[in-house]
Amino acid sequence: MLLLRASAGYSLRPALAILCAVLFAAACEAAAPTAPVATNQVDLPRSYKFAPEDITVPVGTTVTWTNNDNFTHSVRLQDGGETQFMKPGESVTHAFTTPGVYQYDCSLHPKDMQGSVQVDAGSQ
Ligand SMILES: [Cu+2]
Repeated sequence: MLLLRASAGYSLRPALAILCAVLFAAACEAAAPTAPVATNQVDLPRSYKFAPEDITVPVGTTVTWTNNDNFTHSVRLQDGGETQFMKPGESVTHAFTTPGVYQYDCSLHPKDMQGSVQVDAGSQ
């Protein structure tokens, strides 16, 4: 009886430790939003994504998207109503002349491919 209780206590401890570690890691991941990357180049690698998804540029910057995937994609700015298509190997550009946060997606794969451009005001 004593032996059984002791062994049960020992086997529970590692399991609890693992559970805590998993929960802690999950909480950390959820709590840390990815900051936008300072670049004017967005890559479309394989498959079906913008990389990096969220970028930040100074106002007046022209951003270039380059399709390195094997499929045709597009950049559709949600507020501008403009959609530019890229076949594999092609690039499109857009000049951001007004500060703000611009959400965009691929009009062909809007559920999988989304991104944003944060255009910061400031001296040029
Ligand atoms: Cu696409």
